[in-house]
Amino acid sequence: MYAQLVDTGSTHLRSLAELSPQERAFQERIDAGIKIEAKDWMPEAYRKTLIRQISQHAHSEIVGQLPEGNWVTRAPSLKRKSILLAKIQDEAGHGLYLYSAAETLGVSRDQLLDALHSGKAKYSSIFNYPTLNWADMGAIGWLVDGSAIINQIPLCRCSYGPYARAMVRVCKEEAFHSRQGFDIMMSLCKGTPEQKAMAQDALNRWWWPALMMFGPSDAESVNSVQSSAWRIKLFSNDELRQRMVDQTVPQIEYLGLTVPDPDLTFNAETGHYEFGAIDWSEFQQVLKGNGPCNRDRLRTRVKAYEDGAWFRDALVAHADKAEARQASAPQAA
Ligand code: BYC
Repeated sequence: MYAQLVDTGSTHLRSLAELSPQERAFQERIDAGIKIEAKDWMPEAYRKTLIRQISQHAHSEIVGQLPEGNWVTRAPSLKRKSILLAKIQDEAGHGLYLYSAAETLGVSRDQLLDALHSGKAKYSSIFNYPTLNWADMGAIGWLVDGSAIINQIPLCRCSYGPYARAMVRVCKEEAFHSRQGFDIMMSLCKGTPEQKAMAQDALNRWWWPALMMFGPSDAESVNSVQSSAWRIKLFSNDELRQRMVDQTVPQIEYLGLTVPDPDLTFNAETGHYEFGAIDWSEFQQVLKGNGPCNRDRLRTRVKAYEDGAWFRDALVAHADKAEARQASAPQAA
């Protein structure tokens, strides 16, 4: 099993009758759509689940800068370079909002970063794939950020206030990211046959990993039942994955590209596209650390952190000096 499995203290979803009075009052607040705030009482398992999900999400934003960072110096024009830089900078900001949201649950930034750097914490599988050419910048913005929006819009209504509020701004920025990706794909598809072939190649390589981003199938999703009861998850992994396929296939057709799935069919009765089998063994390998870029991503991330030590030390020294200066200054009457 590829789950880290936060011990939620129970092996099945307990009914209201099985909960303690405090837990029942908590669940009733959630059922009534009332947000839980940092200082409110919460079951330990709710806290741990949120720390797990929010920190994985934060790590994904931070590690997610790396595949795109690879192309900043090789963007085809000044305009594309500025847009890409702005997007990557947004991802850093998203990571910071999310680390702050996790910190409201009583975990420190250092603990979270230690977990990432030691390889204990997960981040999204999608960032363990290589970016081989410029078309990958289009495919990431369009498919990866597009999928992120589909997953994150419901999170703006999740039960934990600080996470929900962080998501509102993140989603606004993701909408720009996804449009810039589609714009790159449009330019390539309207370009030379070689450029269109680059777009198709990028779609071929990113399509299946983007579908895997939504997590294992509902039957395999160990955290879903409890997270749904706590309204951390408002839709299941499979529901959101289906939404992505239904939304993206017409865009692929509009671009004049081919969906890299010979089994894809449209079911006129349900109004949904039915897609071929996902290779879950690939997903499991990536989660175990054996994806094409896992080791490289972690090495790069740890090096960046270590290289920045002098700067963090300088900030602390500056803050200490400022505090000492303030303490020794004569008090105003
Ligand atoms: N990759 O029981 P399940 C972005 C793990 S950032 C890796 O369904 P859950 C962007 C899962 O953690 C996008 N691991 O779990 C950034 C669990 O293991 P643990 C990031 C995955 O939590 C920069 C196990 O599999 N978005 O878009 O109920 C540039 C069983 O899964 C993945 C978020 O983080 C995966 N894809 O549901 C551009 C959104 N999927 O923890 C773009 C917030 C599953 O028990 N997170 N696992 O050891 C969520 O919505 C949920 O956590 C998930 C998984 C839907 C991802």
